[in-house]
Amino acid sequence: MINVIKSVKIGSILEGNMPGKNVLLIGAAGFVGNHLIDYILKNRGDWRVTATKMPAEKIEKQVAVRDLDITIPAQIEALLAETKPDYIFHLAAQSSVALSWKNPKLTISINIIGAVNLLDSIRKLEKQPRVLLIGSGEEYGHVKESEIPIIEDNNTRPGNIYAVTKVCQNMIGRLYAEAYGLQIMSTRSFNHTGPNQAPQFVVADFCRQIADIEAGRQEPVIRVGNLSAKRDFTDVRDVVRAYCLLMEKGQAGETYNVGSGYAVKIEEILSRILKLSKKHITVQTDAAKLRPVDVPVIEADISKLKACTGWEPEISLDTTIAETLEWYRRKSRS
Ligand code: A2R
Repeated sequence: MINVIKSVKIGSILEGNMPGKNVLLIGAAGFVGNHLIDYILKNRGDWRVTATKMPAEKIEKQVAVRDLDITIPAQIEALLAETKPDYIFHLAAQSSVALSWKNPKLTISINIIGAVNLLDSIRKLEKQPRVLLIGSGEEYGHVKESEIPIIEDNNTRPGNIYAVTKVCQNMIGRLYAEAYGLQIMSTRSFNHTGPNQAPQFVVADFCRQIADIEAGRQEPVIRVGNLSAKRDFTDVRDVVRAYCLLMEKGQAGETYNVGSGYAVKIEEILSRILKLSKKHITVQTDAAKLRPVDVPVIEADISKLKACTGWEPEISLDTTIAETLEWYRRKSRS
């Protein structure tokens, strides 16, 4: 894609006043980053995107790509000097709850120290960008039934190391916004899913198994964990649209829940996925997938996000499920 800029005065380019926005997506090679790039390319024609990835990763899209490890401050400073961002989406993370138990130090180093490295580098800039830190609904942790749907001011009682690191990122972001006047907003994003999601997440896991069964790679038995929990699912393409709106309209120092506002039983999701297959498939509980479910229902209150941005989820759960299954079927055939 070629960006053609019409009638721009040379003086304004030299002063860095080009129309549009310089946009930095940090940690963009992952699940959400790929969808965010697609959404921006389609819907924000005047955003000039630089996307960062780890050296071993690939981003094959029409954006500038740079390697960046957020645990190395000098790399962040060089990138900020080069790109002069107006907007920064901070997606980079060690995002696996399971790995956070196995390697807490790594998780803390990427999710907390990495975020501080970024914010400290931003603090030194002359021109302050707007920054969106991506957090997680996991931050609320052990939610009481009386607290459903969960508002942003709810207590956070994180139940795993990953969640602890995201609570820290959120607190540091808020403190930096207050103390240094930085334009930092944070999300608490609930379960999001869609095409291209890794199979350690429940919808993707079910879809991958069905695709493998249909392709004859797995016996016609789907292995599942606890089906009784209710969780709040949003299509990742709705989520990245919310992120762009928050970048444009969010208030510095504030945290916004991003979710559908509606909890669905995992059992219901399984039955909707099974209906999409012509195969006769048996459901079997796999002890390895069972996690103690001490939080039966997690549902976000999304009124703050709606009031701030006008955002509403647009993609139905049925569409998300169907398109994720189709994505895994294509992957299974290739
Ligand atoms: O772990 P890798 O090699 O797949 O790379 C991940 C990258 N990342 C880093 N980037 C810069 N410096 C680091 N030290 C570093 N360590 C990891 O962040 C990956 O490409 C990206 C995160 O993408 P995913 O793991 O696919 O997460 P997803 O689902 O895109 O979630 C985006 C954000 C994360 O902050 C999550 O914690 C939150 O939304 O739910």
